[in-house]
Amino acid sequence: MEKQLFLGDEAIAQAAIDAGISGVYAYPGTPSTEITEYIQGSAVAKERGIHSRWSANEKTAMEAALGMSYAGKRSLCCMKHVGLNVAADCFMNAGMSGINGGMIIITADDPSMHSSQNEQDNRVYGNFAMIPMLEPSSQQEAYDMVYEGFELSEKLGYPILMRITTRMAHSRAGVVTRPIKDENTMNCPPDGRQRFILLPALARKRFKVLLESQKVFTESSENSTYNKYFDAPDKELGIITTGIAFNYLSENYPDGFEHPVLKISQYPLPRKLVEKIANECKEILVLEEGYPVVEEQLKGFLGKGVIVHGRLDGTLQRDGELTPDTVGKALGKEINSYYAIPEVVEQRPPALCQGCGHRDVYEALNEVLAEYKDPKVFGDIGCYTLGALSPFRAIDSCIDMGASITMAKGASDAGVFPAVSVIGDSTFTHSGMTGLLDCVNENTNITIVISDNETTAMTGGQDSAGTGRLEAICAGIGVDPAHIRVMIPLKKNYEEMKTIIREEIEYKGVSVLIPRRECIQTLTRKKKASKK
Ligand SMILES: Cc1ncc(C[n+]2csc(CCOP(=O)(O)OP(=O)(O)O)c2C)c(N)n1
Repeated sequence: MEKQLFLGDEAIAQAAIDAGISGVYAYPGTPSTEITEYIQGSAVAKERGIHSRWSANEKTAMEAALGMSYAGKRSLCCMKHVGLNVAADCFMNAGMSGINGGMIIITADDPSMHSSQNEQDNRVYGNFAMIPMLEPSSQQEAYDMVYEGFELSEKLGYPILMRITTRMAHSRAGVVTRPIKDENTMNCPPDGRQRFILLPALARKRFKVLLESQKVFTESSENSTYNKYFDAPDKELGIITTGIAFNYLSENYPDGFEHPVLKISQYPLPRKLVEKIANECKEILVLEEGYPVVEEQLKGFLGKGVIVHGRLDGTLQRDGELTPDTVGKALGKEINSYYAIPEVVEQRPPALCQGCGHRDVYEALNEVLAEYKDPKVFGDIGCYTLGALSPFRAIDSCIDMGASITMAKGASDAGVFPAVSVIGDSTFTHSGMTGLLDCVNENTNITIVISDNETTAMTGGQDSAGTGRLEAICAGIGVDPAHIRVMIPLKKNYEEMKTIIREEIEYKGVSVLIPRRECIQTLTRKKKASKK
């Protein structure tokens, strides 16, 4: 047994290697990215030939992970919380088919939206798909859950959703690791067609099996070592915590709990333990990171007689992360906050790097669009989203990955002109290509700018799935090659860039502009590495 200092993400990655995975499938997204990067950098993973190349998006990642599980091997699938929206079709239906080799899906949620466009709580998805869920309260537990979770997944026959949040993913603690296991051998399921062909007649049977399995899942939660009841003398209040909230509670009671505490880290809810605390205590306080998922469930199954406090009744704020301070306040403790940001720290808005090619794209685009009465620029998700801020103020929307093309299409259909989309290269291959096909099929009057920095910069410079092939992809989808225009976004090329932008806005049909210049961050890293 070895103790190492790991980020939560690294603990998960090491546990997956030690548990004998044959592949990780993922698309980058904060705060989940470091899981896959750790496996990519692991000598053991390389030696074993563990799959770790980035997928084009979360849906392709999850389907590939399910395929590996179908073949009997263990697979890990990782994404940020909004990635599960993209993978939701496969996710819900993997709950119907079940798995063969163990499969764990990591969702890294981002309450307080440190680097996300919403703070959805993906435990809702776990309940929606009715599959077992894990939510670690420490890095050690994250390791243990993944190390043992593949066996649990195989025993129960279902994928397991493991939910972590930003603080768990990105903070470090000592973690004791365990011996590495062999990989599973390839072994496709003998009853594969009964389970994996979700034609209605078979799917109806599978749904009944899933419903039947709920009892087994609940029993597993009730007997789980991750769900613990801590007795204490003052039964005026019982406290239920989930995931990392257990840590915040523990920080408020360094000398031991005053009230009974139920720590929940495996779902579905361990009903018997919940009933025990509800019966023993006068009132219940629920501490959970994210939505009031458990709080709402308690109100449903405990009935009206039990008083439940939490995010719904205002005992805790409804949005944003919990902290040891907010938890302390909810417990009526006097708090002298040491978490507040000192006043000497000046708040600085994020900005595009000096020398970034996206800057040149926006400068040229803004100058041309100033010639039109009411242009609209539909933005997308990536570093270039910062074009929304000063000094550019160049985009009018940013909703989800790929939406720039399809929203510009809908606006163009409604009569907006010029209707411009600005999308990054990785986002284009993630979920822009199908929208481009819609535009081609209807010869939409649209100008699409794929601002190509040849990397996935926003999340730290991972490989981008279409690097070197964007023109071919667009031509393959059906864009007239005469209207696929490549340019180099540099100040010295402004006049040429502006001429091309003008010509393509005036062209009545689908045009794709590809300003291409390598991200200066990846370029600098490459230069430094070559000097070593
Ligand atoms: C569904 C989803 N998956 C992942 C992310 C995380 N993410 C934000 S932007 C981005 C990709 C950015 O790459 P690119 O489009 O090439 O733009 P760049 O940052 O390089 O300018 C990713 C992976 C997200 N916001 N939403």
